[in-house]
Amino acid sequence: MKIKEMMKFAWDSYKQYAFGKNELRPLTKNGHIGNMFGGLRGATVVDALDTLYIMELEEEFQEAKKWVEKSFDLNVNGEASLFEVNIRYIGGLLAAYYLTGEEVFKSKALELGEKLLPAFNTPTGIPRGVINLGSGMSWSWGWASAGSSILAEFGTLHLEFLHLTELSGNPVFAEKVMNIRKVLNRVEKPQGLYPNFLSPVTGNWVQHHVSIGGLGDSFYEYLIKSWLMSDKKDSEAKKMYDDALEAIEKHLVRRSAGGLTYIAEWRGGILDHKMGHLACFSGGMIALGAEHASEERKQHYMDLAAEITNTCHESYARSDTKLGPEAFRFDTGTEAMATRLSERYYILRPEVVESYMYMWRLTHDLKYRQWGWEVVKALEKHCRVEAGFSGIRDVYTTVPTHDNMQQSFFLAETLKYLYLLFCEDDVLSLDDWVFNTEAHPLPVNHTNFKTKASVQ
Ligand code: DMJ
Repeated sequence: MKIKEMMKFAWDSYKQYAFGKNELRPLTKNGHIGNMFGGLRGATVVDALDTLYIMELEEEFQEAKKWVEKSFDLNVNGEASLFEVNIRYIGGLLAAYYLTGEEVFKSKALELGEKLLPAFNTPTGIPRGVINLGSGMSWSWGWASAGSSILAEFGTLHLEFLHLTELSGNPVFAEKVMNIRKVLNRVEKPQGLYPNFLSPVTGNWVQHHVSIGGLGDSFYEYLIKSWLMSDKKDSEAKKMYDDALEAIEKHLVRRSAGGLTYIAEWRGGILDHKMGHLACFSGGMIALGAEHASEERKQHYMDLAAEITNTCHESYARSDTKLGPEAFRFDTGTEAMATRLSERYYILRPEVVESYMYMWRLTHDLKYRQWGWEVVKALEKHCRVEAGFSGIRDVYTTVPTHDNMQQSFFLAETLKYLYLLFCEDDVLSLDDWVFNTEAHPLPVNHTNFKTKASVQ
């Protein structure tokens, strides 16, 4: 299958030029380390493990596993993003463990999980965004408003942390995330909405910016997925999701003059008619939740999910490359296109194909496969270079303007969701698995979490 070939090419290129570094720079043919992971290496290895396994790229999976066994060093010093380490490394290791039953993935996930705990030592227990994995010192992002913590960061730990408690028998991980939920339930929500910045000291919102895109996004995703992962027992999470979605629909969802439904951003009551690529995951999320909504809401939410996914497809269809921009707007006569130079780039992000995958699985409408295939062709044409895949700086020109970066989430998510879009529904069935926000599959707790290997 074509997508398996793309994965092999992305992996082989990374292995040849950047093995053990965090990402591949495909134009200069070298590795990139960056400063998101606090000295940890091999982000692409850990992010790619489960995709290699699922695609039955056995030799490549063994190479990746060997690297984790022999070279993955957790004794590092440096500033890491709690969120990124959790979704990519802990999520990747947990998924690899549940798929294969190999102990090495479990022990590394637990060891790394322990190193994240000091970030929660704040007056409210809301973790700070940055942690030194060596010293345990933690602080807030310099750019985040007045020392605040970010909704999409502290709200995207729940799935992984429940698994850490399950696998270690240590309740501390679950306690930390249940406490986050308690703080969120206590604080007053303006119009029922959750702003993006919260003080870890007072537990109050720091400013009223609400977004289903960057800074907010995966918090909402983890509410519905927490409920699904609990085998539909965690009714508190379901209620939080239902209430949040109702408020989002009322205050943020709008329809353009041309008939496109989109989710705007909210700044203290004023709408910014802009949708980020990141917000395009919400088509899939709303469809996933719709399945379990009351009879009269079900069709309504399926329609909303389909409309948002259609709008995101339009943002791709209206560009020259058939790839979508980082953000698109609905103002001054523009619809579903970037209006600022700084928003025209595409960095191999997955959210649009993620929604195609969920919509396909939940409706079997062939158009989602057709749309996915358009993306495959566009990636091949505009992002594939001699030594891997690269993001592009401008989706509105077909003259290549590569950014020289093969993001690890391209292997973890974009290629995995594309692959699943063309697979039978029983490959990682949505009844048995939930995907963390980096597309790492975690098992649903039907009785007790078991590895796939131990079930067979
Ligand atoms: C990924 O790391 C995750 O999907 C995250 O939720 C958002 N950003 C990137 C992909 O765009």
